[in-house]
Amino acid sequence: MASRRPRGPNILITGTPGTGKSTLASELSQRTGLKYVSVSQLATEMELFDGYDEQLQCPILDDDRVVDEMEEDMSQGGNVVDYHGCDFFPERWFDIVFVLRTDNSILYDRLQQRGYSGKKLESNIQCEIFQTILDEARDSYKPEIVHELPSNTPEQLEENLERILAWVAQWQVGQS
Ligand code: DAT
Repeated sequence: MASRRPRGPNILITGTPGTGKSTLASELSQRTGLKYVSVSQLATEMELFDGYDEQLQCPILDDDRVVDEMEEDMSQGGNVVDYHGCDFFPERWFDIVFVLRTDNSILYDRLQQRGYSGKKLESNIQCEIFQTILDEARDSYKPEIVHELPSNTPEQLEENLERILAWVAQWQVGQS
C-alpha cells in the first residue's frame, strides 16, 4: 500500500515562546532525518508578514501565504514543524501534535535571558499561565493526537525526544 505521506509523518511542536520548541524540534530532526521547519524563520526569509502586534511586539504572520508556501512539502510528509500557534494550519497536515509546557518561573528566566521585558514578557507568561496554546491545539485537532509535554529540564528534553522517537518508529511500522 502506498503511503499517504511518502516522506514520513508530519509532527507539530507548539507552545509558548521559550518552552523549548526549536531545541526539541531541531534535535528530533537530526535524530530522525525528518525536515525541521521553523515557521518563524520561513516567514522571515520569505517576508510572509501582515502588520505588527503591538502587545506581543512581533510581526503578525500572514497565515494564508504561510500555508500556501508550506503546502507542497507538508503533503509529501516528513516534517517537524515548530511554531507558537497552531489554529491556522490545515488539520489534515499533522499526524501528531505536541504542546510544550514550562513552569512560569523557569519560563520567565528564559524569556528574560532572551531579552524580553515589559509587556512582551508579561503577555508571553500570561499565554503560558492561561494554557492558551494547549487550548488552541485541543480546539484545532482531534484530542487523541494532542499531547502535552513538560519542558523544564534537560532530563525532560531527553524524555520527550525518546517518547517522540518511539512514536515515529511505531508510525513507520504502521506504514509497512
Ligand atoms: P522556543 O523555540 O520554544 O522559543 P527554545 O528552544 O529557543 O524555545 O528554548 C528556549 C531556551 O530554553 C533555550 O536557551 C534552550 C532552553 N531549553 C529548551 N528546552 C529546555 C529544557 N527541556 N530544559 C532546559 N532548558 C531548555
